[in-house]
Amino acid sequence: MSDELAKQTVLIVDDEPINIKVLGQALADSYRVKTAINGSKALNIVQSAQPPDLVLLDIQMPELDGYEVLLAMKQSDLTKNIPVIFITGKDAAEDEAKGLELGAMDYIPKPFNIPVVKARVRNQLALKQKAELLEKLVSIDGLTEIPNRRNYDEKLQSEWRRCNRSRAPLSIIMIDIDSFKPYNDNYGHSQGDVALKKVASVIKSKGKRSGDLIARYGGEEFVVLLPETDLPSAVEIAETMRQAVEELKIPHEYNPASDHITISLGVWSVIPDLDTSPLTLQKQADDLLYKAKQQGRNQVSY
Ligand code: GH3
Ligand code: MG
Ligand code: MG
Ligand code: MG
Repeated sequence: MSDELAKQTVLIVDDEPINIKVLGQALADSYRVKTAINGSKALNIVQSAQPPDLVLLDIQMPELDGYEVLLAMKQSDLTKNIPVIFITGKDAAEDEAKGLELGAMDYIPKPFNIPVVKARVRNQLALKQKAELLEKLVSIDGLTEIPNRRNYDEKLQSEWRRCNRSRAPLSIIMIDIDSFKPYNDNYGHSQGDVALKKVASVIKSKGKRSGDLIARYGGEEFVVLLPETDLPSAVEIAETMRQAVEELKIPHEYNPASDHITISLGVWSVIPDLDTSPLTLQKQADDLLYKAKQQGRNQVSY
């Protein structure tokens, strides 16, 4: 069954049941197949919680035609990157040009040839997998496997605007491992890497909501972005993180603040104002982190 789960899903959209049947039979060995007999059913499936990896889309259908389905898919961030291959009786060059200009990845005229359809589907799915891998590589930190700085910078900009619109507080926690240079110097850099991964993992486990972003900010520093969270709630989360790291009990003889690895945290919260740069939020949290260090480390400052 795990094979079945790992299979990519192809959605076949055609108003002719015979086309759905033939294409479905051709693809069922290699893919999970979903079908829709009109444009609005197709949109329901692509917008669902389990969207397909690729759509084979007829153009001529009553009501919503294939061009309109593709246009609707391009309107939403959730569906705009799902590859679409038109498979259609419209075989004029201008129809094909229109389909490709709207963003279809490929265009197959009817009557179709099964091996050609299979090869084109396979090629587009391979491209999609590569694109997803690249997306992951540019946004996830390789060592700790949590989101990286670039991912955080983008999310900060978008959450700043979103919380401004909803007049909701946006909170941030800046985190820095205490006395990590002496840790590396005494236990070795590779053991330092192991500790860094453990700290990242335990911090991540203390995120509460799906909208929270916990990222590696750089070196031995982490940042937590908490949309729609006020200062007291953010401080509570920060304190949970501080305790969880201390409870890892990673021995650190050279940490003046404890016998174990500990972190210091700075927490700040604001209702975003579009005349102010989100970097002010960052700066405030950084200053508070510095204060936590000054006051003896292994503590939350806010
Ligand atoms: P403080 O309590 O003031 O934060 O002291 P510190 O020693 O942690 O501060 P400092 O910024 O001087 O040292 C950070 C250290 O983190 C230095 C660097 O070698 C280490 N570090 C940064 N990135 C990595 C990494 O990817 N792996 C390992 N092992 N160490 C790292
Ligand atoms: Mg049709
Ligand atoms: Mg540091
Ligand atoms: Mg440090």
